[in-house]
Amino acid sequence: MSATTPSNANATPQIAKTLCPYCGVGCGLEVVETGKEPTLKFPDRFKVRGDRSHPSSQGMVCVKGATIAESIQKDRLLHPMMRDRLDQEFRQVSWDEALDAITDQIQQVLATKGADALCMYGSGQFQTEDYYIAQKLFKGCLGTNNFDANSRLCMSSAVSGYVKSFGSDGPPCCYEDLDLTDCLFAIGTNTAECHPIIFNRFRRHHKKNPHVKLIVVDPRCTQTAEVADLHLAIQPGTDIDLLNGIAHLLLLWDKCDRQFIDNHTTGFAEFAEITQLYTPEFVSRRCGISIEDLELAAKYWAESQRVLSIWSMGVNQSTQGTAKVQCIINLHLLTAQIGKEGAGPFSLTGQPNAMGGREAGGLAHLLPGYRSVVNPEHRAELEAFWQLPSGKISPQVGRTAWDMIRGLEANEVDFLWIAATNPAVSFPDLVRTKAALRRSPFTVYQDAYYPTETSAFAHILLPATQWSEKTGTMTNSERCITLCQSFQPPLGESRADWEIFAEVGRRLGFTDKFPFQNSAEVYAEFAQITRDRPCDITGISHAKLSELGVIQWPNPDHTPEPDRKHNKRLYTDRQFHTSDRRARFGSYHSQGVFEVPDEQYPFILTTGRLYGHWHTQTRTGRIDKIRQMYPNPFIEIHPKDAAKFGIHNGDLVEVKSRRGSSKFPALVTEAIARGVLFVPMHWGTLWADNAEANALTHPEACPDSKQPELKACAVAISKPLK
Ligand SMILES: Nc1nc2c(c(=O)[nH]1)N[C@H]1C(S)=C(S)[C@@H](COP(=O)(O)OP(=O)(O)OC[C@H]3O[C@@H](n4cnc5c(=O)[nH]c(N)nc54)[C@H](O)[C@@H]3O)O[C@H]1N2
Ligand SMILES: Nc1nc2c(c(=O)[nH]1)N[C@H]1C(S)=C(S)[C@@H](COP(=O)(O)OP(=O)(O)OC[C@H]3O[C@@H](n4cnc5c(=O)[nH]c(N)nc54)[C@H](O)[C@@H]3O)O[C@H]1N2
Ligand code: SF4
Ligand SMILES: [Mo]
Repeated sequence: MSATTPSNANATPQIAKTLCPYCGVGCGLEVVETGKEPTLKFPDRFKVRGDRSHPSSQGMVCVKGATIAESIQKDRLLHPMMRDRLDQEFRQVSWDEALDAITDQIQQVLATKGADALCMYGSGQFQTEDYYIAQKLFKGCLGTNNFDANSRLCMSSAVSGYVKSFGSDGPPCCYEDLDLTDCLFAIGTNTAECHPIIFNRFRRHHKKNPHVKLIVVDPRCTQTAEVADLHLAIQPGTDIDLLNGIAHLLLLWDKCDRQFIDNHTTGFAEFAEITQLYTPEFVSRRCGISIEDLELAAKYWAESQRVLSIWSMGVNQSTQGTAKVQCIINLHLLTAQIGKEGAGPFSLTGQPNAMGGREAGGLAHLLPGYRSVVNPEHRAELEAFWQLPSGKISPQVGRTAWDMIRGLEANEVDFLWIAATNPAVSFPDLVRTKAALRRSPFTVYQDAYYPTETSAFAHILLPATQWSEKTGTMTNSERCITLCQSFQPPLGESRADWEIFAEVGRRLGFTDKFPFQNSAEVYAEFAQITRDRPCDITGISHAKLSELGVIQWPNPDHTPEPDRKHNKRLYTDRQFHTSDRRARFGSYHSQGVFEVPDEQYPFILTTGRLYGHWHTQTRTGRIDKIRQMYPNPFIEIHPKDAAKFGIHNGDLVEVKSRRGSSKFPALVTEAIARGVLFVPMHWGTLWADNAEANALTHPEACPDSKQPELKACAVAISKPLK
């Protein structure tokens, strides 16, 4: 459909179909005119409603999607701005002046320190076209792989876990599996608050079918855990103990699928050996759960025809993130719960287009089309495709998110370009992060809003168009691609991210590499690069998406027409992407959390999300309804721990870690285990005084995925402050 055709002459005029720009569920939205004059509170002429024809959400939306229109026009960055030093005021400049300063700096850095001193830090809130052009500019034209994204803090353990177990990234399941499963194993995910439409979908099935089980593994009794048939409130960081413990019982009871293991996997013997240690007594002690509960979890796994696992940050954000993902997959390999309806290991993506970012190669070790920078054939394929000299793409893994901070500290980074993310709130160890950002000789920050906490650290601000003002594609957790149409003009002088990257490329002399007139042309080029790759989308284009609506990948251009739209499950033929086509068991012992509580810092602090807020509040903090839902930040503490310190509900307490301190009103609740504290990640310095979760966290990361352990650090709490 076209962006302007009304769907029905009698109904409210429909302006466009698009996707909710918040979470990885990827709910379809219809945009309709309000028919009212804009007011200060509702400055937009449109509102949104769920799109019933979208297969992923079937018309449902949560409070974030439903209120999106309210934030779009507030506090926008409208013009390029510049300053020489961080202690100066910004002055408005023309695009020419801003882009000249950027290209001058890039050229100067290339001439002095070389490409390794250039960095870009992007986001799962880019559209795929933005991601692709940034890869072509940095990894292709500039010859550095120093492009990383906030997905490093989010999905990179899932990516490396899938690659290690299956030989390729790519969540193999689909949302229909939520309607078909007999047992949902939800580990390290507060789905009810963070992927609510997925959760609602499963709950309908759960309520209707009494045999269907929900197991929730989370140290807190979240809204997800409240409705579980079995809640395993494990000690933070003991997931591998639990997963190996379940495997131990399945092996002991002979509930494994030996034929599948023999025909389609390798590494079983070593894995079976490792699980010997994880006896019920040992696991119960390590995890802090009863033997009965552990046995019940294993029983549900053993007796369910179809088991679907879902997970997100409680698993990924860990110093053993990759190992945890592989340990989840191990259970699916043991029981052949993969490649069939209602089953499989399903990583829920966080951001609306973190999946598209993976397809476009948007992390420091990746290249477009699920390729890797360390693979010489992959580099050669892209050099040929981009018509670059052989050897132009660096064989070195680029700087990951935290390596950029280290690079700034060591004076090795002279140019930092941050876009569509707010690291001055979302990075670990903010004291160190901010100090490093303050040292940066030249930081460009490209965002839709002003101010954000990160704008304080920028020399140049570039105004970006956002959702509603730019056209491009996004891929959700179940590999469904939706075209997000622009339906209103850019505000002020803002430009689409990909257009800004392409313009810088042209100004640097790579004129022939960035000839694109619109994002459809960008997508067409990107699609060709995916040919014969696991994420083949050669059959998809903006035109096809307009014609057919949502399309799921893989979708090669030779796909027969009836199957064009859906490719629901991967590995239905049980052929994996490894060299021998077999999946790999991963054998790991549990190491627990990196920072173990001690006398000085006796609590484990964990961090996470609330239903109404989105990350650093750039949008949701500007929506009255959501602000009223959560007037203050808080810290959850168990009543017995609170009593020991004389803390009552609402008392202000100071929390300290080895790196920093913050203050929060106490929320005394039995939803949290003794010895564990929880704070939401949403309150940066613009929204509260000194209530930053990440003033406390540490950057120690998984050795494979380089994803920091944002879910656990050791802290101390004070008696109530006056
Ligand atoms: N409302 C809302 N929804 C969102 C977002 C948002 O900001 N707001 N953000 C989106 C993004 S980008 C992401 S990544 C997802 C995140 O979605 P989730 O991962 O569901 O969210 P979190 O609250 O970060 O963490 C999930 C749970 O992990 C638990 N946890 C902590 N430590 C451990 C552990 O050691 N083991 C286990 N098993 N669990 C542990 C926490 O108690 C928490 O309940 O949400 C997406 N959806
Ligand atoms: N303690 C703790 N810290 C965490 C986490 C945690 O669980 N605990 N989770 C981590 C995870 S999983 C994530 S994903 C990160 C998220 O952290 P961030 O990425 O820092 O958070 P957001 O608030 O989503 O920032 C997105 C920014 O993009 C801007 N934006 C939106 N659309 C566009 C666009 O089209 N173009 C441009 N240029 N800008 C746009 C918005 O205005 C906003 O400023 O936080 C991480 N940090
Ligand atoms: S569940 Fe996610 S995608 Fe759907 S409306 Fe809510 S925030 Fe948007
Ligand atoms: Mo995320």
